[in-house]
Amino acid sequence: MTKTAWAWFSPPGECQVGLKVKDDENIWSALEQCTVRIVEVTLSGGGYLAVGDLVEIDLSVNPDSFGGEMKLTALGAYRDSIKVWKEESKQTLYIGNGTYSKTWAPDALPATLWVEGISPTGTPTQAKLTLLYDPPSPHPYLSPVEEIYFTVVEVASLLPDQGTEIDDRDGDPDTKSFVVCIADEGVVTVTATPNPSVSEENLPDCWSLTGGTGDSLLIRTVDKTTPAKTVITCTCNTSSKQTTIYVYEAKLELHADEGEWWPPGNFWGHGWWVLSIDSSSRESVEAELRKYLTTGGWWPLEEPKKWGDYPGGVLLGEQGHTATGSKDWRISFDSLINALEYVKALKESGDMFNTWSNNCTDQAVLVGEQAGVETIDAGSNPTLPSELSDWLNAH
Ligand SMILES: [Ca+2]
Ligand SMILES: [Ca+2]
Repeated sequence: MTKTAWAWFSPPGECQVGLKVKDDENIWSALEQCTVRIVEVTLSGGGYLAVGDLVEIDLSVNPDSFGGEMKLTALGAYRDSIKVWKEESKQTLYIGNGTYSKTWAPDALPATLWVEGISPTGTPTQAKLTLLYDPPSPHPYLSPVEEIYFTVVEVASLLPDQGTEIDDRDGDPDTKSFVVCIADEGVVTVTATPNPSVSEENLPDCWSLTGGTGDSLLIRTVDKTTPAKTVITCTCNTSSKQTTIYVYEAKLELHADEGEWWPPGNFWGHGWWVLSIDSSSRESVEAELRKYLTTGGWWPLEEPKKWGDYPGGVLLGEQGHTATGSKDWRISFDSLINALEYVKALKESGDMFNTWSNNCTDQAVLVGEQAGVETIDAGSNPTLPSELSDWLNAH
């Protein structure tokens, strides 16, 4: 037996489907036929958007005359990452705040709606919208479901591949500062990371990266051979990170004027230090330590006439001595801060200057040790400027 079916389609819309059967004697049965309604649903406009972005989506149903209802639904683990608004001005919320679907009569389906990125989706394509035509019974329908996906992106981080983070004291976790020691060659590479991880070509249009060298949307470099302050900013609508790189050159200098230690008071020598950082990086040192970025020395606050104790003080600036021995070292930022904190504490200590055991040369040596530089042993008494002068000339 042969069975033959006919359908006359001119979708979308209403059409006829027919069936007739030829038996073993080649005789056709009567034609049975029924009406099928084909409804075309479209939904478009998904993709990659930023937290805070508002993008238009397009909806349609054709024909819209068969009754039933249209249902727009948010699905997926990250459906709370988007909201759907009636208007660009965000007056009427259709999906969001715990509501995940909205229905319309087909002839009342809006042609456009607006989707807002609320929070990052955990992985790409995890927020989904579907548009379903739910037909009235009893007609047989072909009722497609259309779906679009949204990946909502934010700036997760903007970090260098090296350097030491310093407290920028602005109370803002989206801004960070790093110090990197000057070097003979090389660069610091600063990388912006989107959340979720998406390729550069899929970043939302509003994604921008500025500062440093390069034109990539995810990577910039900073030259390490010259002291400089470089500010790199990554912005994606409402999310933003800013990273400041200080390529610094910090130095310790020790100086000594050998003087003559006998007879006491005839001609006292002097040992002193200089702590410095390049001018671009000066602001990376916290304000209360910056004033010690200069020449400093440990002094008796009255003229010592003989060996013994005198009120002591740190004097900043020109020391009034001509060095007979000098040496300088490039030091790390941490070492610079250690030494500056030591000098500040010494200045505030109220300690006595002692010509024998706590004199200017002792303190110059100790400031050096705080900066990570070993010279002569301050443990011997007296520690003489001539001894330091000799060492500085010999090394
Ligand atoms: Ca900050
Ligand atoms: Ca000593």
